[in-house]
Amino acid sequence: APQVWMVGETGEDLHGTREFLPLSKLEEIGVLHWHLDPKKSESEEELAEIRKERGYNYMDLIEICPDKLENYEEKVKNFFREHMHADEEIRYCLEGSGYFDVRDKDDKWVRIWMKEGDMIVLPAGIYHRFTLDDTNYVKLMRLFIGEPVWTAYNRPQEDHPVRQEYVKSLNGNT
Ligand code: KMT
Ligand code: NI
Repeated sequence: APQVWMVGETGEDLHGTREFLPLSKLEEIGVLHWHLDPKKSESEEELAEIRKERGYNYMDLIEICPDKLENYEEKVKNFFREHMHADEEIRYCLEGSGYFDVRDKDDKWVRIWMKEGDMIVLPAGIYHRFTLDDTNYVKLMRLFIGEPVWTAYNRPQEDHPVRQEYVKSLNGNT
């Protein structure tokens, strides 16, 4: 499972040390997570099951590192800009590692350290950003329901109906 802790605005550790948070921190903001082993064949079946259950018929792979991603500098800059989407963001880490930061209920950054085998679903409307860690490489599977729409809406989006629906859904959780 991914490790989770709080970071500051620029992604810095807050107390000079990482204090790991329970995964319930993710559940309360609607972030789903699984851990599979991309090297085991059972994982293929488990992945197929998740995809079937959740309707993730679209799939592609993205490698994030200077050599393999065209327009690397610009893309990486945009990934780290706080944004939301009108749909879920689904990522499965096949190799390498990286940080997904999501806003918690108090609008603080929660850092999700994704490593090989970790899979997450960020709900539509959640503010988030992504950055590589110091290994500087990640290979991610991107899943989607139907034709993918990658449009990022940079914060603030308080008038966006998907954002409003997400905020409303938070009040149902504790
Ligand atoms: C996005 O919308 O693509 C992101 O948030 C970046 C992480 S995965 C390429
Ligand atoms: Ni995104």
